[in-house]
Amino acid sequence: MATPSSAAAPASPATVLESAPRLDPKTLDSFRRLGFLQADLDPMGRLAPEPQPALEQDADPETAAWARRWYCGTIGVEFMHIPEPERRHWIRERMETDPQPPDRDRVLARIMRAETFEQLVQTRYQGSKRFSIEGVAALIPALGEMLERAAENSAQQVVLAMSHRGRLSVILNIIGRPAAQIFAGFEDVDARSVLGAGDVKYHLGATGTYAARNGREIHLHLVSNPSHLEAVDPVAVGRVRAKQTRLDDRDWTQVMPVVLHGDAAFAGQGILAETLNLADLPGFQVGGTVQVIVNNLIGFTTEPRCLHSGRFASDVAKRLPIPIFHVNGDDPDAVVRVAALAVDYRYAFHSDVVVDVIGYRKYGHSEVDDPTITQPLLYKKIEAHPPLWQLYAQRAGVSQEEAERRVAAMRAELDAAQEEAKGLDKKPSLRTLPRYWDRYKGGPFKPEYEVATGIGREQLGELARALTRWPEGFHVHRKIEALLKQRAEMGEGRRPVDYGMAEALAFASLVRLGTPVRLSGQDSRRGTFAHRHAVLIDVETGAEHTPLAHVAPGQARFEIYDSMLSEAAVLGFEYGFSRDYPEALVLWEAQFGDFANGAQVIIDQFIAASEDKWGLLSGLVMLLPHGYEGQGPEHSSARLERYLTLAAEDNIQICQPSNAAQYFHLLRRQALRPWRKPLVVLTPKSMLRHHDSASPLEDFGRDRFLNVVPDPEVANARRVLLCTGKIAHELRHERERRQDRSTAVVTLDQLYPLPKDEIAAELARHPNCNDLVWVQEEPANMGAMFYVHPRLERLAGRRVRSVRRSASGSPATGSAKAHLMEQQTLLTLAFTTGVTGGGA
Ligand SMILES: Cc1ncc(C[n+]2csc(CCOP(=O)(O)OP(=O)(O)O)c2C)c(N)n1
Repeated sequence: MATPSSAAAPASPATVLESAPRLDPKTLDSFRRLGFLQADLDPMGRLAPEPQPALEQDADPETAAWARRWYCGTIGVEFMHIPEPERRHWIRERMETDPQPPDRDRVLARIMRAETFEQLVQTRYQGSKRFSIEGVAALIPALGEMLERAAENSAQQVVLAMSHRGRLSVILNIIGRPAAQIFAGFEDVDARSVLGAGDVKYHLGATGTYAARNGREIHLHLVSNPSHLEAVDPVAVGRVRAKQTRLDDRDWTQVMPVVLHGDAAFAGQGILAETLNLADLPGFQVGGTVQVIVNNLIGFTTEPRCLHSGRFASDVAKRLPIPIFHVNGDDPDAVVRVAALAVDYRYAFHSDVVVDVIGYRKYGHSEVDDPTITQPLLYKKIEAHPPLWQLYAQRAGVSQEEAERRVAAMRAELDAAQEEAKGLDKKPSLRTLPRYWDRYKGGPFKPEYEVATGIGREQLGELARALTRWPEGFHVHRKIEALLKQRAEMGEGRRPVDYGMAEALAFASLVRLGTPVRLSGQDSRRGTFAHRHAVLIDVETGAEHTPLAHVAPGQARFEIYDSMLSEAAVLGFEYGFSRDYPEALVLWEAQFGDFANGAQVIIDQFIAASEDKWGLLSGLVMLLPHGYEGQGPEHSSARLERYLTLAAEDNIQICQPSNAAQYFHLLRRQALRPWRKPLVVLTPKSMLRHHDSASPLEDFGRDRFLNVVPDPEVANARRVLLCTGKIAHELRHERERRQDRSTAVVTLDQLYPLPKDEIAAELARHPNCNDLVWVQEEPANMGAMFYVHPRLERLAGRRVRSVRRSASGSPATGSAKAHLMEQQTLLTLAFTTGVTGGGA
């Protein structure tokens, strides 16, 4: 955990002991602990203060009256669970004092602008969804104040993430996009430009600049967001980490994340809880995220009692030792005060902090829903409740007449912008991409993007030497010493190179060239299958040495992290990182490919779709161990079929390298091509160190990755077995056993984009083939069959036989013996002309 830097001073420091020496410590302690339960937090009175015997019984009345003022007003703070006394003290000091009044004119203007915008849309675009912020409009001055405090703390960039509620208002009033651009979304201008693509207006990302009072400019970035609530959380944090890494922002000053949530989503979505857990983990820390709950005490039609078991939606945040500020959304002064406290706390302690702004929702879930059907009583009350600008104008001493005049002026400005939007004929872009994306390409693959990926023997030798040495006096584990010796022999060409070494050589060659490499996953430093050993541990001292970080002077960064045991948040984080570091090779590894479906939302909503929806690219690599080895239904399949159904318009690449050299070329290709596309790699398990998949050193000097790997042993075959992955090696052994000289085994190492020309060229090498077969280990309803088979028939212009396991509800058998029987059947069928079918 980081040590505090400078704790910003409170408005007028008044510690309890200095200012009020006669107060009863026990009573005070009770209020500090439990006062929030009696605070006045809900403008609609739903969160009625909970009677707390501990606050009343045996309390010293004078102290209770004094403490109630600080802890039971419109702010309720949970902080006594924080173990560090200086942090609790920091909060106490600031809570137990009268704050300086905010710039009320500015706060009022922000509320007016927010509510006027919503009202205009309400009248002009009836029936369209906008997810109004009315009821929690104090969010807008709160965000403004957060930016002011960030500027005071020397921030250069703030990354915001949020879902639908109030998003358009944030884009207008905080990010600062011109109103006409936002209205263009309602006008749906230039619809032709997004036929079959694009996204709804309240999901789009936006960038802007905030000019703070102290003269600083803060670059703002609101992250593009899918409907899937909270899925954006780890993506935003990963983006912040990448920006911080890029700026070498070691004390987490320059880039601050602010993530906004709905109360129902905060309480219900597991990915939020996962993301909170990243806060202090090596490789994932960002120096604290400001978490804001835009709390209207309702989720669609569902009430809080059905949404969370605890009293507050924020209770899940108590998994971290961080403060939670609840604040009544109808008291903008208090909201702004809490906003400032939250950012100052983040900067003081590099900690997450939660701001729970409690208000209500003026309309239905969207403006087309009628909430009086499900919450009739509540909505009678809401109907009669004045808008916040009226309440606050009164408090700020602005006459009704003057307030109405200001609102009318804002309305006129927005009306003009709406007129302007009607005249637009091009869809405006709400964002500017950073310069570091200039060099990179998306869209369909073009041959000109191809690069040579081979490297010479001498260079390979040099890299291997760097990878197999360790500092003087470092005590290497004896098994690792033996492994490094073998790797050194591989580098000299005296032993075939295995996957582990191939990967290390790829990484080493890239960092030496200046391409940073970042890899995370569960147990990735050693490698689930004990094949990587990227970090050496001194057996005497526990010290660490990472050879890849010491390849050459001036090399790029090499980072590798054992991640927490999560798929969704970690994959989301790495995707986010890749979005702000296109020059780096960023990889996420699943423990077994099967577990990646725990991150399906990130795969479907971001990795596969972000270019189509938002025009945003990523070069993220997913390493997914895959292969049928008798380890049961959940340790066999990376569910290749899922990725193939997601593939279209060259949105991703799906590869299964059949040997170590292929893996090496594939990783280098991914980093060196200017084409930035997510890459899904099915990686081996038992074959990691198997001599069948090891490669001679010469293959590393070959020009490039082969999308289709021909059979070097058989020309003009009578039978061609086309497959991917481990089964190719087994088919070759079966062929040998049968002494079959007329069967070729060809592997399709790139499945998507399908290398049609290379497949056709390979088939042309076997003009007398009369048995073309697709062979896969997976059941008929899984694997690549559904995708390859029809395309292959079209390409070959003939019937193609298929050999695979019978369709099944689960990917594999739980019995190792049954697995072997099935596997043998597959091999037999592959060599039996005329039989199509399953091996189980
Ligand atoms: C993962 C997921 N499940 C369901 C939905 C459908 N949905 C959209 S908004 C919403 C209610 C959200 O409530 P809350 O988080 O309190 O935010 P609010 O809309 O009240 O601001 C639901 C259930 C969704 N978008 N994402």
